[in-house]
Amino acid sequence: MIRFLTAGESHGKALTAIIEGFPANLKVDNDIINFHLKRRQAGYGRGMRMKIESDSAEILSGIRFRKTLGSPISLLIKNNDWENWTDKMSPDKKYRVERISIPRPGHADLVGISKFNFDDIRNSIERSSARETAARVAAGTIARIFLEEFGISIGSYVESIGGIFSKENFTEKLFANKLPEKFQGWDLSEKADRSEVRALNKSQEETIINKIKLAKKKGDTLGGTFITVATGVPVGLGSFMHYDRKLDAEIAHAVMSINAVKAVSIGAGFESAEKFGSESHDEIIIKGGKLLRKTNRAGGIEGGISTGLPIIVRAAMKPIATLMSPIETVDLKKMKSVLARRERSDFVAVPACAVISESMLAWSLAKFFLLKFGGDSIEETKDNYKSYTGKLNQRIRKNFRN
Ligand code: EPS
Repeated sequence: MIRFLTAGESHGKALTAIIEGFPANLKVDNDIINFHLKRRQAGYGRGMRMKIESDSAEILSGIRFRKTLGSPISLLIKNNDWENWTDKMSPDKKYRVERISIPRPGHADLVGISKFNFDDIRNSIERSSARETAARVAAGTIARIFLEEFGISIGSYVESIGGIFSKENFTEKLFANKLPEKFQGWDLSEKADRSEVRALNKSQEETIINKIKLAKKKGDTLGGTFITVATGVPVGLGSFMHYDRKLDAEIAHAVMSINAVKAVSIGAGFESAEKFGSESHDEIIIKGGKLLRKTNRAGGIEGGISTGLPIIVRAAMKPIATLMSPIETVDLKKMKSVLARRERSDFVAVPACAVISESMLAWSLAKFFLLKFGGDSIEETKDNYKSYTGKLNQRIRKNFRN
């Protein structure tokens, strides 16, 4: 079972990730990790911090001559901003700075000090910051590199920001299973990355940017929805046998864990709750001897198991909690109503959130892929994969012949 652990505070010295469980001999090129780290930093509406940081990962262990050793992989991503925070975030000095006592509504500030018995909201802010997702993208990229060995491709796009959706509804195409024959998940990201808000459509991009400008002018923030897609996933990842083996549950957990994400659905999700069963399920057909589905409203998962069709995940990110025109809260020092603290932050981070979601989806898929196929070396995993996928159709036929 693969696992990873990240460490690091937003304005501490660095972020680190320890990644364990990938088979030996997987080719890993650090430039690919850095490529995705850069993608995570982009997007119209980010704050000043992204001008300070230029994320790149240093590999500390687990990889030799660009190949995994099977040992824990550890990565380090420096925080450039640390230089400006050495006093405020020092691990050893006794130095005390002014304590923060005004929690921002919607942030982890108040729950954090309540739970951990902190006397300074800064202690809540640091680890709850979405800065940590840089380490997740690095870890998730190893999973993505692994999945690519098996033709699994992952991409994403922003569906809406501040309620601005595209007139052309691309999710309808995904659910209708009407995609070009050679369509790959990454095709979506390739297109979305050309847009500052990661939209697939130019006119939508313009309207979104105008809405973000309005939010900035008002000292406000915005959230949005995004779609993450994986193609090439074989039939049979996940299981209905146990609650914690269901692939949809695993993915929902992974994507929901991204900071500020408040909703996750698979396939037509909430929409299907309003429809008849006959309009919701994917009819099974036989074409050229192959069992296929006419549509993909299930988003590539039935009974917690992958169907072989693209996995389609939709998620919603709430607006960033730090507001330049703040809303009401309480100063814990004076126990009096005040307006929340202003603090440097982003106005919109939905484009980055979609990139992070690619990594989280990659992680979940790699976890369930290795649970099914195992292997201590990539060669062994490939043998196991080929043996299963190669015999799948033949087995179904044989089992039902009589
Ligand atoms: C964040 C606040 C901002 C964001 C940060 C998440 O940072 P700062 O307080 O330093 O201005 O830019 O995101 C990142 C640093 C990042 O790498 O994504 C927050 O409060 O969650």
